[in-house]
Amino acid sequence: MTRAARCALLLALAAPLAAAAAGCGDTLDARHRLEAASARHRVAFVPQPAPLAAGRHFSLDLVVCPQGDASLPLALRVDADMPAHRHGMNYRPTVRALGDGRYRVDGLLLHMPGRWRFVFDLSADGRLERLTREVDVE
Ligand SMILES: [Cu+2]
Repeated sequence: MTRAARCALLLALAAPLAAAAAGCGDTLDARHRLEAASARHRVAFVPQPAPLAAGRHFSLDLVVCPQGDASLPLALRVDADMPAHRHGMNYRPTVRALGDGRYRVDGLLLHMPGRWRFVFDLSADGRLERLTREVDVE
């Protein structure tokens, strides 16, 4: 094999790896994209409107990316709480599956400034997983 052919082969092998490593939710607005991860899944999400602000209703555009041999979740539940204050939201968000691991979450409101934690409970491959992401909200 010539050197050029070897290079072409390496590039062909590397391309799918690069695509897989490119990230989760690349279609989401990178300026406001947040992520949460477990060993088996990654979640990327963007608040609408962004950025997050206390006392304002918002939604999330969200993408779930299975890692390795994991599958897309059969069910996804989204919530938010303030661990330091031991309280959650006063609202229960609704999650709508849009297909291909994309979701729209409506009906969120973080009612005070401070550190909040998004909680994503998903069930896939017969297991429950919890992914979390903390954010400071003004
Ligand atoms: Cu609080």
